[in-house]
Amino acid sequence: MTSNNDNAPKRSDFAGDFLWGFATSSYQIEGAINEGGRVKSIWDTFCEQPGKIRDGSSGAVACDHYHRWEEDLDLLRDTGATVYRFSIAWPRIYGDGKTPNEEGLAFYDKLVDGMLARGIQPWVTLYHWDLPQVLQDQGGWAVRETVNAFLHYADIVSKRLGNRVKHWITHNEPWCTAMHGHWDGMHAPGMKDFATAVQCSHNVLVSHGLALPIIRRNVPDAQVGIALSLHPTRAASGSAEDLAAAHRHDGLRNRWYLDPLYGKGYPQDVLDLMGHAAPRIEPGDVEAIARKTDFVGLNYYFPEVIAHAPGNGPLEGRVVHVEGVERTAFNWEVSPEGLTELLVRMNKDYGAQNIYVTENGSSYEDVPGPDGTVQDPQRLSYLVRHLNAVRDAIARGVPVKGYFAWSLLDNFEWAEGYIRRFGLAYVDFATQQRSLKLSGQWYRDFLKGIR
Ligand code: IFM
Repeated sequence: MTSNNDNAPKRSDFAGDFLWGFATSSYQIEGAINEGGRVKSIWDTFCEQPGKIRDGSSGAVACDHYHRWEEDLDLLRDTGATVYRFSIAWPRIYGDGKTPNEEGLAFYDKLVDGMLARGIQPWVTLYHWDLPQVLQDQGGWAVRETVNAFLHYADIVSKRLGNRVKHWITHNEPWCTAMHGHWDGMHAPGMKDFATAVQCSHNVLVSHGLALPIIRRNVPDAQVGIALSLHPTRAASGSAEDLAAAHRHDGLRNRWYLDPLYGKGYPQDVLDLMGHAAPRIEPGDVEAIARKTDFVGLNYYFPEVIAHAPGNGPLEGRVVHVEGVERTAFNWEVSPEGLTELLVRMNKDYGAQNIYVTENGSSYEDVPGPDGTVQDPQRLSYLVRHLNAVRDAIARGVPVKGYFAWSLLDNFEWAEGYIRRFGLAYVDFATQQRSLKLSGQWYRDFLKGIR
């Protein structure tokens, strides 16, 4: 362990009922894209297009979790995790938006039963970006029909699993669904149109709000929430222009989601700068989005530094790459204090209660050593410092209730393919062997109270 970890937390520093586990998502780990009646997803289509994925790969096999789920659940259990956040592949359940697929539902039955048999509490994410292609062909998240299709899907899945699954996350990172998918085109479906992206963000939020009563009707003791990717936003300088640019950026990245979810409506300054790109809002939408959730998830990775950049897109800003700060191999700034800052902000500015860190993790270039173990002191240090950051937020009165490490396994990292490894367990993709990295061994010992 590096000296950075001298102040490593102990599990006993956290409340006894604090939840500890891992998060994954379907397209990133399952593979088996043509099995079990699964239909094509927008990510299958996107990966077929040359140049979209850095290493030319796809999630066709990924971690082969569809076949290796028992081994993966054993690994989870052996870490001492008591909660597991995974996502359902919509294309396995409800490909055409109309007819439920029994084989797909049966797969998640098995998976959930497998978790419960191992003493692991299942946390379902309904949408982690793998939209059925057939729905994209009809307009995707830009059209209201997809909201309705999502509600059918949420209904079917919550009816089926609700006797065993009590924790439901409607959407993972709506900003990414909307903006990476439809503005910068880095993610499926790869569109590049700001107004479409904004409409998608609204439709995703509406689908979240409308799904709440459906899930609660099917699962009366459900806890339902949403997982947001938020970023502390810092101005590149103290100039009035940079400060204003940082505020605009914060508006679209953070306030655009937090404000309406917490009953403040969309931030007016962001609506103003959107102009014609502002979303079409139907009567009742704002109220639906503001429906109270039982918890909120924060996916935290890095802060962003913003400079004024006149003429550069609707936000007239640009992300500045600050030299000399610690970064992961993905070039993301390492800033544990940013995690504390966001947790405090969510609680103090929005009154958020029952906050879970639903993702947090780092990517480094891992190479197994002679004994096969990946020594990843940087990831370990990242983990330790972010757990301390959670502890700091709790000490400041923030009701943080759990932490899900991203991720259990190295997996398909979207546009980066398999170049970025986020797992606390290393995956040898040639043999599909899994082994806990040093960081994973530390987390296991931490969870077992050994450290
Ligand atoms: O891998 C992703 C995940 O799917 C969503 N949150 C961020 C992770 C790392 O980029």
